[in-house]
Amino acid sequence: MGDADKRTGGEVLERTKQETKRPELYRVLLLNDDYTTMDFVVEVLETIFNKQPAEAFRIMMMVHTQGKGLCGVYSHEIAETKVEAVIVIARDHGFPLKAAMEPE
Ligand code: TYC
Repeated sequence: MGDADKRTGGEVLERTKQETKRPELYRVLLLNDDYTTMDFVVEVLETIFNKQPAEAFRIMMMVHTQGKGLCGVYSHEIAETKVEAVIVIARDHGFPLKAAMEPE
């Protein structure tokens, strides 16, 4: 039985909409590693996250120096697709680059 449910004898008496709805928006972050090249990360930011070159470079340096950096804020479905796209393109190029998503 979930904590959000207020039940008696298995019957759901009360459950507000807000308790059951997952967050609308998710931050997608790139994570630093020691092996992925800076050029490849900039390329990922330009192609998957539609960043202009200067912004892509800024975010890449943020990840490189701070460990992680914000690439964009998206719906759950789009955020999942972006994270998966990063993993696939990185794997195809032999890099361990990873992305993560977290609720806004
Ligand atoms: N740290 C990597 C290097 O020195 C560059 C890098 C930047 C890797 C950002 C991943 O998300 C990343 N080659």
